[in-house]
Order: sequence, then structure tokens, then C-alpha cells
Amino acid sequence: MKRSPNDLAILGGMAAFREPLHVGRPNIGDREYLMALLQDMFDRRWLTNDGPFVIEFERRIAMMLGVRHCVATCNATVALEIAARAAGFTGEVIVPSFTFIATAHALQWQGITPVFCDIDPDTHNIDPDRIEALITPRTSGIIGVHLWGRACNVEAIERIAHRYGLGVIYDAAHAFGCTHRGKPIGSAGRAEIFSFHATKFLNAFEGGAVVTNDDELAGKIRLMKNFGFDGVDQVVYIGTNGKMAETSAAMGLTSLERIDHFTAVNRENHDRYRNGLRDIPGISMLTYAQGETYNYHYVVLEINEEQAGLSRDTLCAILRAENVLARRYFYPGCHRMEPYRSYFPHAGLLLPETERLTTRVLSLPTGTAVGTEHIEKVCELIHFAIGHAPAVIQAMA
Ligand code: T4K
Repeated sequence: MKRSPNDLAILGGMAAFREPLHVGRPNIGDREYLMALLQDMFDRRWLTNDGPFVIEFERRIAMMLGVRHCVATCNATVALEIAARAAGFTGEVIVPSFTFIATAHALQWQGITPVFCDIDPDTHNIDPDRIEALITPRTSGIIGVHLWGRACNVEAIERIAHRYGLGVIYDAAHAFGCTHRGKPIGSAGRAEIFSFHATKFLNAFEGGAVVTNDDELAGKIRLMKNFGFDGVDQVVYIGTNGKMAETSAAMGLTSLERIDHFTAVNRENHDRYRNGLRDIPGISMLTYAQGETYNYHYVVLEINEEQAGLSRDTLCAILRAENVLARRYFYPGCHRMEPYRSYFPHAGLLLPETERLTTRVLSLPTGTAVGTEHIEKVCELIHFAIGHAPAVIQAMA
């Protein structure tokens, strides 16, 4: 490896990349197709409120996932809020802390207390063995998160929920195009929620959806996302404005045309990283189960400081100085963010695996904006930093 420790940008050398290499660069489909859809939209002068693109988007998603209902929304956070309300969640709801803050905020926003549950260190998902101890007379539900697109232990969660009469919904923000036991993720629990944010596998600029096989729940959610209106001049529920705009649905439809391509690129990138990072002490990469389908949208490393010789934070700082804008998702864990940190200052004592993992995990850039040469360079940088850890750390001191 040619690079000397003094070449590293963190030590004053030139950055390996002139332009920042981001995590979360959007996948963009066929621009002409999108422009044609937008022209139609302008001609029709129908811009939102269950327009034809939204209806078509919902139909396509429901068909792909094999569910009876898809209600498109403006984003996944509002979708989670509406689903939790429609499912009758009150009091306390058990959620993992190792997730994006939106999972917790969607509850707290409506006065429901998120009770943080630890994760299984292998799957990064909520650990069902830890759920029962958190159930109190105020508990009304559980939200499982299929983190990185890998399904949480749905069967164990549902068994516990059944035993205690709790409702379950799933935050499937990362899991569009992924399967669990060979079936598309989307039909478990009372409802599952997807995100179609710009940074997500399937992008609608901003967007989300609640999918469910429950006719009554779907009807309620459909009304709640439109202020609770049931027909003109009649409001039957507390509702909000959770509607997806036609522009978003047009982008969503455009993205849907290319999901096979997005998956293929993500998979190639994933394999390239895996090859490039194999045999580096202290670095392991998230694995995906055989026999399931994934979107491979996240490249997630775990850094074991004792073996690697440097910490996740040092590696992250080295990469960021090189213009590789790696992200520490989901550091520091929801329980260490406000208001939860103030409400439950000792929550970490019950979340040992979350506390450990949030200091070890690093997301690397992938997606259709990232090419082979980028990945090779990133791997080379990681190899170099870890191969020269003592010298790099000494030089940084
Ligand atoms: N549940 C889970 C498990 C989630 O991960 C999320 C969202 C939600 C629920 C809620 O879904 P939504 O309500 O958003 O539909 C980003 C996204 O904003 C957020 O949607 C996502 N999870 C989360 C994991 O990532 P930040 O705070 O990291 O965003 P930001 O602005 O730092 O952007 C991330 C990276 O993407 C940066 O490197 C820049 C790049 N980027 C971003 C945008 C928007 C681009 O290159 N182009 C772009 O247009 O949250």
C-alpha cells in the first residue's frame, strides 16, 4: 500500500476524493419518464388529494407486496403516527432504541411513551427475549423495526403480543423489496410502514405508506391521513394532513420502473465492499440470509476496536476527512436523544447491546451514485488506516 500516514487528509494530506461521497445519494430512475408524468399532471391540474398517480402507486405497491391495502402518505414518520393512532396505541409502546429517531418520535408526538427495548447483537433488531420484562399495565403495543431491510423476529414478537393482547406494527422504512420467509415484507402485524424518502431504496422525493390486510384499519388510516374527513363536510376522526402529493407519486412510479436495476447495483456494490474489506482485522460487514430477497441498500460495518486497533469514531473521522461521508447510523441510540435522555436518564442500563453497537457501527456510501472505483478507494483507505493504526493514531495525537 503506497499511501503513507502523512498522506491521510486527517494529517494534512490531500483528500482521496475531491467531491464528497455521500451515504444516501438518491437512486434516480428515467428522467424522461418522470418528466412525461409531470406533464400529464400539469395538463390534468390535479396535484394532490388522491390523484391518479397516487392511486396507481398504491395499487402497484399493494400488488407487489401481496397485501390488500396500501395507503400512500407524505412520509413514513406521519405514516407511523397515523398507524399507531389507528391501531389504538396509548400509554406505552415497546420499540427498539437502535433505530432512526422517527420511530420513537412518532409515538411521543402524540403522548405515547416509547419504552426502549434492547436488540439482538447479531440481527441488530429488537430482541424478543427482552420484550416481556418491559410490559406494564400501560403497554398497548410493540413496534418492530426491520433494520437495514432484515426482518425482525416477527413470529416471536407476535407470540408475545398475542399472549398479552398487544397490537403490533412494523417500521419497514428500510425494507421495501425485502422478504421474510420468502414472502415480501409488508403483511405482518396490524400494519407495516414504508419510507420512500429520497435516501431510501425506493424514492418518491418524500413519501411513505401504510400497508395492511386489515380492511377496517385501512379505512380508518385512509380517513385519518385526510384530516379525518369521511365525505364532504363530515369529519369522523382526529386526522392530520398525511397525503402524498402527485409529484411524489410520479417519482415513486418512476423509481418502481427501475427497482431491479437498483437492487442489482446495490448487490454488486455490496459484493465489492465485501471482497475489498475481507480479512481486515476487526472489521465485519452486515450479512444477508441465504434464500431471502434483499434490496442491499445499506453497507454496514461493525468495527471491533480491540482487533482493529482503532475505534469506529477514529475510522469515521479518517474517512470523512477523505471526503467519504460515512454515517454512524443510529448513534447514539434514541434513548440518548432528547426528550428521552431527560425522561429516562438510566435507560442505557437496560440496553447494553444497543449501547455497545451504537459505538461500533458505520454506514458506507452505496447506491447508483457510487461506482467501482469509489468502492475500491474506500476499501483501500480502510485497509490502510487499520493496517497502520498505531502510526495513524500516534500521528493524529
Ligand atoms: N424509520 C426508520 C427506521 C427510518 O430510517 C426513517 C428514516 C424513518 C422511520 C422515517 O422516514 P421518513 O419520515 O423520512 O420517510 C435520513 C433520512 O432523512 C431519513 O428518511 C432516514 N430514515 C434516515 C436513515 O436518513 P438524515 O438525518 O441522515 O438525513 P441527511 O439530511 O443527513 O441525509 C442523509 C444523507 O443523504 C446525507 O449524506 C446527504 C444525502 N442526501 C440526502 C438527500 C435528502 C443526498 O445526497 N440527496 C438528498 O436529496 O436522515
